[in-house]
Amino acid sequence: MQNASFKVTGMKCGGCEKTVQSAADAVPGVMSSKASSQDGSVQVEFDETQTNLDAIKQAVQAKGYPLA
Ligand SMILES: [Cu+2]
Repeated sequence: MQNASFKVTGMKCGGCEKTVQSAADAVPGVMSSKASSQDGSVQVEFDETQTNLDAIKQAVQAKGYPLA
């Protein structure tokens, strides 16, 4: 299991946090995620044998939150 965080832009409220978290959680291998609109950061816990940070970043970006 691996724990990592990355920065995104454009999150403004709790709804954005939920959208980002569900995008991250939908990636196979992601165990949990926590997004903070205040920090513009996303923390993810994932199984590194199933996915990688780049794939998770791309899934979030695809929902309209550009990487910072
Ligand atoms: Cu929002």
